[in-house]
Amino acid sequence: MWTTKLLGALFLTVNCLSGGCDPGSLDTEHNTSTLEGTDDEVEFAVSATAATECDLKSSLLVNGNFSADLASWTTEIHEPASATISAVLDGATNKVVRVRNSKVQDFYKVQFWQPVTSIEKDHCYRVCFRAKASADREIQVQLIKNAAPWGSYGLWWPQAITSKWTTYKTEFWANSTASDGRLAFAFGANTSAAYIDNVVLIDRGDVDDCKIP
Ligand SMILES: [Ca+2]
Repeated sequence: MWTTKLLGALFLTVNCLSGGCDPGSLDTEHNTSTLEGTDDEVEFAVSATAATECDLKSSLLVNGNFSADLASWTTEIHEPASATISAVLDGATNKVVRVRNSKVQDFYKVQFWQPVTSIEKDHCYRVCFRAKASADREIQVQLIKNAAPWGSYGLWWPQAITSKWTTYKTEFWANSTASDGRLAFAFGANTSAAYIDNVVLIDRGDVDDCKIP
């Protein structure tokens, strides 16, 4: 067990230095076929691989692995409707979000999001997610005020994604204390289908080593 943990940690470190992690090292839903699709599976997989990096159990978000489809998430497609946002199966049992968008438009006009109700100014936050797309494209990830004027609470993260499942990770300082945040993934600026899984938001607190890109 300890050997597995140490090798997993080393593998993770090596593969995440550039900001993009090897999907195998952080894939919490495919390394554990015997327990796949259960709560136990996520717990076991995280302890064996990425315990301190992108732990779903430490996340401020609910249903970040979409095991309950889109529960706790809000989808937003502006008129005229040009997109679908759905929970779909990836493999036999793993649920992910699929976004299909037929029109290049403002990025925010196709998005899904979850409220974030406890943001502390000058705390370091870590965001992780897995993603792939039907072709190379960019998506936008934001932590913003969940009402007009939609100001940033510290995260504006355009991320290029590819056709290979990859885990992405970044950290940022919250610029406000707020209870009305929104963590949003936006897709309107590109028409390649995108898939998202394992969304994690961790409050690291007032630390000295916030890994700002
Ligand atoms: Ca999932």
